[in-house]
Parts: sequence; C-alpha cells; structure tokens
Amino acid sequence: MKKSLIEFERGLYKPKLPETLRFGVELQKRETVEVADEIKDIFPHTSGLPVVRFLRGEEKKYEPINVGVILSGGQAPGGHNVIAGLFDGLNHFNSRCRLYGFIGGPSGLIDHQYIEISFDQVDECRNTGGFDMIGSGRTKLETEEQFEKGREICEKLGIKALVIIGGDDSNTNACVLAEYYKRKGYNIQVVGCPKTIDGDLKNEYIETSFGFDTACKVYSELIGNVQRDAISAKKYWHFVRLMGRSASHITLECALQTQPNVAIISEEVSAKKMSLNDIVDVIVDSVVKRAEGGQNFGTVIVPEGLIEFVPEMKKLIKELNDALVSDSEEYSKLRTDDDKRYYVMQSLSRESRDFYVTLPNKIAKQLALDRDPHGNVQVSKIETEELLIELCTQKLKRMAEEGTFKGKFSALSHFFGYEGRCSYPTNFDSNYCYTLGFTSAALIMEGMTGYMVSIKHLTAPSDQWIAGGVPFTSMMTLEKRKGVVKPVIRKTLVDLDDEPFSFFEAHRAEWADATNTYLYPGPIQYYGPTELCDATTITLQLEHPYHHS
Ligand code: FBP
Repeated sequence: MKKSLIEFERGLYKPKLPETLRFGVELQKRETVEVADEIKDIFPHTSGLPVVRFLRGEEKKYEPINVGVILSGGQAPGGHNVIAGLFDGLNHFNSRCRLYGFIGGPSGLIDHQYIEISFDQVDECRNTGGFDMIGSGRTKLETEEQFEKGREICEKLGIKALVIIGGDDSNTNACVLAEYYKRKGYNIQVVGCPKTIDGDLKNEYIETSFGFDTACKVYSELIGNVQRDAISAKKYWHFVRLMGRSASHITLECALQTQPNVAIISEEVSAKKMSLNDIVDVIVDSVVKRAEGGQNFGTVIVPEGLIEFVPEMKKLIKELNDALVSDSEEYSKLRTDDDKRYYVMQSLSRESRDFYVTLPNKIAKQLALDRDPHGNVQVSKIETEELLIELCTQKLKRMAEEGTFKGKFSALSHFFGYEGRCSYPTNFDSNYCYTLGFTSAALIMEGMTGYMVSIKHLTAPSDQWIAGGVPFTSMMTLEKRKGVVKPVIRKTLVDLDDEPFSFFEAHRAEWADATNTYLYPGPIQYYGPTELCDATTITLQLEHPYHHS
C-alpha cells in the first residue's frame, strides 16, 4: 500500500525503552498502598497487592502465552505503539507467544470478534496515529454475563491474559474483571494501560495518560497559527473551544504553550462559582484593555466541558435531563420545535427559566432539542465558543452605546478536537506507548493481574524511566455515580493549587493586556535536537521537574 513520506519515515523510528527493560528483568515488590475497607470488601482478591517495578535482571526462560488486547474509548495518539510494544515484548520473552486483538473495543471480547495480530500488521502501524489496526469502542464491560462471554473466547483461543487500553472508566472495569476472573479461579490475568487525550487519568503512580502530549501539541500549533493570523490581520478575536470532556488539562496546557489573551479553566469557574456573566466579564475586560492599546484582535480558549461547570448552566442542564428522562414518552410525541421548546420551558424552575430565556436562540435550541439516545442534553456538542461570542457582542454593544467601549469587536469561532486525536504520536508518546506495551508484556510474564502499567520519571530521558505496575485497587475511591455509590478510579481534574495552574495564574494578566505575548509552538518535530523533539508537556515539566544529576 502506498505510504506518505512521513508514514514511511516514522515506520523506521525505533522507540526508546527504559534501560531496565532492554535485557532480562527482575520484578521488585515495593510498598502496599492502604485502601479503604469498603474497597477491600468489594475486591478481596486484588486488594493488598504491592506496587511493583522492574529492575535489570538475569535473562529468564518464560513459558509462551497467548494474550488478548482491547482498545477502549476515544482515540489517542500512540495506541498502535502500545500494541507494538506488547507484541515485541511478548516476543522478547518468548517468541512462541501469540497476540489477539479484539475488534471494535470491548464489544469484540463479548461478541467474539478478533484477529490474530501478525508481525506485518504491527510493522505497518509502528509510530502511526489512530486505532484503526483493531478499532475501539465505548461498550462498558460491566456485567457477569459479559465477563463470562469473555472467558469463553479466552478459553477457546487459549488466552491467559488481557490488556485493556483505556481511560479511568475502562480501567475501573478492568479492575472489576480482574477481580471476577481471580475469584472464579479462571486463570486469566488482566492488565490496564492509561489512555486518554484528556489527561485526567493521573495520580501518584500515573504521571500522565498517553495521547495528552501529542493532542496538546497539535492544538497548540493550531492556536499559535491562529494567533499569528490575528496579529497579522488585526481584525478578529478568535474563540477556540478545545476537546476534553470534563477536565481542563488540555486547555491549561495549550495556554501554557501559546499564551493566549484569555483562557478559561472550568475547575476555577466551579471553585469560584463564576456565573456566565463573570466569564463574559473576564473576556470583555481583555477586549477593552486591548482596544485601548489599539489591538482590536485576540484569542480566547475554553474547554469543551466548560458549561457544565457554570453553576446556573449546571442546574439548567440537570433540570432539562430530569424532565425529559421522566417524561420522555410524552416529549417524543411532540412534533414541532416550538412545541418541544415550550414543553421544556414548562418543566423548569423559575430561576432556570429566567436564565434560559437570556440564552442566544441557537444555544437555547441545542439545549432543548439535541438529545442523546438516553434523552440527555448533549453537552459536548454545545457550541460554548459561539455562546460566549454572542454574549460578549451584546455586552460590548451596550458598552459602546454608553461610551465605555470605543474599539471594534469582530469574532470567529473554532473547535479543535478530532484534529488532534489521531495525529502521529510525538517522540514522547511513541516512546511512552511502546514502553507501556512492553511493560504490560513483562507484568503478564511475571504472572501479575489487577495492575495498571505505571511508568515514572517521565521528564527524565526515556532510558531512565522507571517501569512497573500499580494495583488498580490502590487507585480506587468510592463515588456516587447516577445516585449509586461505586468504586472508581478517580478522574483527576485541574488542581488549582498545583504548579501548572499557579504558573498560569501568575502570568495571565500580562497575556490579557495590549502587549502581544503570544507564543507560536509550530508543528510537532520528529527529527532534530532532542530538546525540541523529545520535550514533554509543560504540565508534566511543572509537576515533575527533572533535575540533571
Ligand atoms: P476518552 O476519555 O475515551 O479517551 O475520550 C476522550 C474524548 O476524546 C473527549 O475529549 C471527548 O469529549 C470525547 O472523547 C469525544 O468522544 P466521541 O468522539 O466518542 O464523541
């Protein structure tokens, strides 16, 4: 098949493994993390396991093993390299191992859709973006019936271990599956790998999820380009919404990389209980200041999940969801958009109704009419950037009439999301993903189950990374989900006391004024000086500074 030049060149790139994984390995058991009694009760067979790491060891002989791999959830750059690392790792430990890929995500395990992954297939996909080698899906592995379907196919194919590559929810389900198979004595190990561009699967043991690095660099390039256009044309304000379902890590990282005039961080909006008006004020302040300095242009970046963190919007969405879920039959019989909007308005509290009527038409319509299959408002489809443009325009118009704004305001909107999810992984993500896959193989060979792969010291050169595993249960907490208390691996939102936000907070005032302080990160570099090509995200550098010895 014809390949682009970059695909051909990237196929030749050899991801760098930590020194400790290159020859024989020795598994070192470390501390055991204290977990709550409730977690121990739910997971008696996979609680109390130690954190482990690999040291360089003697070359050992391992039995061959058949392994299954599943990609779960949204695409993230580097998924193919996890599979390549797993494939090469299994081969490194015993060349008679076999790797099966379940097609289309977790549903492939339940519906018995699979392929045996060959060397040629792996070779075709090395260092490429996308999940197209085996596909992904959002089916949740939750029920015993599904687990039993999984067992059937594992028994049929002689699979003794499953590697689940996913975010917090998929790894939570991997934990439940590991516990179930151990309890039943099925002899099927389960290992997880941290994936999501959103960057919200991180904790003491998981420094970052894969894909975050590449996606942020793609978005930052685009924001930088838009900024360069803005400063050249000097006539538009660009409002950019960035992907990231609920946490604002992507927006924060892109702000650090590009220094836009305004970046809104949902976690701050929630902590300070900022209203939609407060957010509009922050943006309008910058527009006015810049106009006074003769700069009638600028950039505003906002996270996809923002509106769910705005208190009055959160309340409105909840009321809309409750009303439509309970009366969905009646609602589905309504024919015209006006009938539907009228119906929706009647079910709102006075406070929410008063707020709803102030919303621009297009947004009010999206809230009332666009539903997912469960009848819920499709929050991620709401064009927050358009909403903010409309509200800023209204406010600036009023100010112009009062004589307090003398500049010009013309705005354009953008959404950057899918553009970054399947990009060629950066060198960092290529190395990180390959190491995640290779470490999964090592954990499997050592008989471990109920573990997520943990790679530490990620800001150090990759040969110094520390590879190991952390028990799923040691990352579990109890949370209320849809009214039911459940054990889950916690989603980590932006911490307002941590370095990345503090750095942003200390600098944002100077970015907002009339002096132009934009940064233009440019495209991802794969070939050239290591400080340019192998650099990690600024978030990671601020959270885990590397000290040269
Ligand atoms: P994961 O958490 O599964 O990695 O997916 C993250 C994400 O890319 C979000 O940033 C985004 O909101 C969502 O997926 C979009 O998903 P879809 O393409 O399935 O609508």
